[in-house]
Amino acid sequence: MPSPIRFRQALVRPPTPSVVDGLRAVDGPDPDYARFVDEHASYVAVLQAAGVVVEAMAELPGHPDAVFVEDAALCIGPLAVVLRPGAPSRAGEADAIVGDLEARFPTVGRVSEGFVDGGDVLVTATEVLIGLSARTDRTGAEALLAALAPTGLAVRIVETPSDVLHFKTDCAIVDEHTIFSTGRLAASGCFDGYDVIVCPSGEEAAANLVRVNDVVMMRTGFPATEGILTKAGYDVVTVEADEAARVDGGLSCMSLRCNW
Ligand code: CIR
Repeated sequence: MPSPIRFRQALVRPPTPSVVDGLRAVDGPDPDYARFVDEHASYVAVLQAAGVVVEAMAELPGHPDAVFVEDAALCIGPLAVVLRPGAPSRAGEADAIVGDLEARFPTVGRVSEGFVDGGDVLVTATEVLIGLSARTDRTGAEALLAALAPTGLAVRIVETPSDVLHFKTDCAIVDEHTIFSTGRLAASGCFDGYDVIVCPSGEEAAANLVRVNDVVMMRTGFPATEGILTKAGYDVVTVEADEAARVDGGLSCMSLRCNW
């Protein structure tokens, strides 16, 4: 069974100046490109310090959201699956990542109908949850389910709360049995059977965190969340991601954690 928290490698895509044109659900100020670059470098450094070999793929200046590389593919052990991002402006990111995956993974599958963003896919030790959302539809979810057959993992298609961009905007795995989740998502019952740590109310923007090897990486500026996770015994590392947040990006979406 592939581990959902231990990774040898990660793929990232460096931000380019076009990131200021990234999609956002609510109009707001553009990210500052220079600060985005600094935050991205800090993010990569946390992955490296956690023992991950980070490989940077080519920049894609024609795709403002390409830095959010998790949405274009799903990697589980030796299998990579090219997804079909649901925003029209992001469709080309899927074709762009095929060669990178084929150069590294023994098996590369592809979702070829419907739409699925990687941000809607949560991999646990026993199953894969695919959250239907404005970016991920049932046709795409079922195509991904079929593409995941070689993993032997169970797949469950669930709902993302309305007004939440991606399923993992609101949750993350923190160990093999434990999910960190907002109250609004946990209330759907989709994590029944897991241990659930509920994100403190008002800190929902911290829910998209990343467990990688021995570390839980979360955004700076969310003291209640940091306190809960630290008290629960996790080795918490904080990283600034305010510029990514201006274009609805979080921590999980800026890398593909892998074991190829
Ligand atoms: C988008 O709206 O697609 C990007 N601006 C942000 C994507 C964030 N991805 C993620 O949370 N998985």
